[in-house]
Amino acid sequence: MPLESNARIVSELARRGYNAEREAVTLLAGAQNPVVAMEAAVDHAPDDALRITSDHVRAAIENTPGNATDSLADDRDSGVTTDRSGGGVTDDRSGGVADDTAPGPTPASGPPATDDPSGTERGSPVETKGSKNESGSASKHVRDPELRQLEIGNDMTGNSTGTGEYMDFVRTFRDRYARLSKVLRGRVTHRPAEAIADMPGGSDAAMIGLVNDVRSTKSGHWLIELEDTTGTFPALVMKDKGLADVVDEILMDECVAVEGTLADDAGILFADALHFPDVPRTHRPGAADRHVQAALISDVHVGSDEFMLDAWNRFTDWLHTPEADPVEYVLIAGDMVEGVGVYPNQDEELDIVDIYEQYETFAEHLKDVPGDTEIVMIPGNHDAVRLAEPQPGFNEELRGIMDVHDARIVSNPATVTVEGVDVLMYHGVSLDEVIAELPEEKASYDEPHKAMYQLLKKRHVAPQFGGHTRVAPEDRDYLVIENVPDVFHTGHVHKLGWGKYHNVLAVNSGCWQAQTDFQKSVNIQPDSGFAPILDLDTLEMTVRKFA
Ligand code: D5M
Ligand code: FE
Ligand code: ZN
Repeated sequence: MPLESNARIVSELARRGYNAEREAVTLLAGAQNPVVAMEAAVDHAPDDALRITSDHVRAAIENTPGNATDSLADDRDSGVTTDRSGGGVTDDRSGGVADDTAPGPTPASGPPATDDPSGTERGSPVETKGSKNESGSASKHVRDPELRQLEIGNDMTGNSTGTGEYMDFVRTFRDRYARLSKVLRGRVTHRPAEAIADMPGGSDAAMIGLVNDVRSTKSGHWLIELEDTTGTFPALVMKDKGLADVVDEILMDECVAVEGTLADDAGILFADALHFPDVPRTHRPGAADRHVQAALISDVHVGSDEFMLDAWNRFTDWLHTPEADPVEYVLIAGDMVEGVGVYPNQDEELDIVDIYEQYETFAEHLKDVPGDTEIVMIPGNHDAVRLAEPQPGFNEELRGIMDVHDARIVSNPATVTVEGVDVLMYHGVSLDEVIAELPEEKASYDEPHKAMYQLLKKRHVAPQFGGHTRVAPEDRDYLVIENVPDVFHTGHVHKLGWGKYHNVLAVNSGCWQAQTDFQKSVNIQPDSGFAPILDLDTLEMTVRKFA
């Protein structure tokens, strides 16, 4: 059935994070074995492709030994599988709706949701995409706490050991190196810095290290100094190597691998390739085995003059409607309250000046969420915990105040496994830094999910040390993304954006605070009053607007 297989191809590509050109889908559907042809097309698409085009498909078919169309004959019955997601309608913001409009839209371009006046009752939630939902709205959803599975991993609350001594920093960086170099080791045959220094000139060599320095030279090349546990070694990236794009993405202190050839005097490595730890394209996300949803929100900022109580109330009212029955989880990625003394002159915009009173009021508003909802919270930079990351999940007194509906209060970052879906929650302070350091097209406030892609690529939520993001030394580098998450949830920049990177859904969830004076002064238009709702069975997203 051609229609059926087209839809399945689109949905399979979506699961891998791609949009698809209509002609590409037609070509794939016509291949003798669409599965193999699709895999080959994905393999042949350039790393930064967001959309599979007919050119990718043709190139894949031409380049596959024996021809993709032939090589698959024996595999024909398998069709395109939708192993765990159960197919489902795809979401045009996270990639996947076949479209033939040029140029290829990014996974999350366009306005986040409509202010569409067409008949939608004012104040009632607006669905961004009218796509689904087969299972959700029609049949009655049974909320059964027995069916829930929620596990917290990587919570460092109560485990902080760092005292800020020099050796603590050394331990943190050793741990970062140990765990991230392991990810890269499969990709290159590396040698320690001290061994490279002893190799004869002209040898091929590879090194894995933390970036100590990146400098451009007078002649337009780049000098990168890497450090491992044995020492440092310089690599020179020549401007004609086509690596400018990769060098652009390098952040200080992150772990990378460089491959190349040693100079004749063996004093420097001429780089041919540079690798980030990255997320394998083969990552297969987990999925709930029933239709159930999670609201991913952040940046409530209770206590600010700009806290949007009306929008919050509309959100919590909606959570009590039958339509929201599947929303059994609410995940909050930090900045529960506005805090005090966070920014200069912040007191001029405070509605509640006492920090405890802010948390008490926040707790009152949280009680408006249905009582049988599972709530998970991590702190952000406005919250009353240490600013340096990882941030522990509050002291006993504040935990007591926020203990609403048995909420789980964990560290920033933390991983929460919700019915088989691993969600990495991180407040997102490093996003400001990634956005400041990288070129606009790689990371911007308008597309915060792209900054998140960079963190996934670096397998670290806050690679740069000593900059804007404060990092606390610990025995372990809790900020390393050791296990690839299925969903990466952040906030902080108050912008809504989402998209898929190598099958990982990155969601930055907006805020519940209207524009502040500071934001006005720097022309930041926050996305306020949105609740991204995630289907845990299909990893599709619906954004609801309450402002
Ligand atoms: O951060 C909200 C966003 O605004 C985030 O991108 C930082 C930025 N921001 C907000 N206020 C300031 C000041 N005063 N200086 C620098 N950057 C700022 P949030 O954590 O909610 O304040
Ligand atoms: Fe915030
Ligand atoms: Zn913040």
